[in-house]
Amino acid sequence: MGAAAAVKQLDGWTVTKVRDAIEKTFLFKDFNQAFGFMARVSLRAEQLDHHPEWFNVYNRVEVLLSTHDADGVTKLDLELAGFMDKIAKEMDHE
Ligand code: H2B
Repeated sequence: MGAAAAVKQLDGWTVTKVRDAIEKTFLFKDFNQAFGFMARVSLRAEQLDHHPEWFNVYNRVEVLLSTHDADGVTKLDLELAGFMDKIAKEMDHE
């Protein structure tokens, strides 16, 4: 699966310019909400053995997903992205 096909199935994710990957920026109410999101996602990432590249400042979490082994986007990225969307909805986010 390519990044273009993946983002069609997701909400608010875009194709990364420099690599075959997908990305999204999540905004939360504060650091507590942002870090709670990251804590919950990290447990799922361990279960899937599939880990996000992400960057956090206060209430903002910028996420990039790709499958290094495949040098692109696979159903594992789609799965983790869908999980992140679900968790973000449950948190206090904008
Ligand atoms: N995460 C992501 N996003 N892509 C990978 O290809 C990947 C990973 N590979 N987490 C896993 C770990 C691999 O490095 C280990 C050795 O299973």
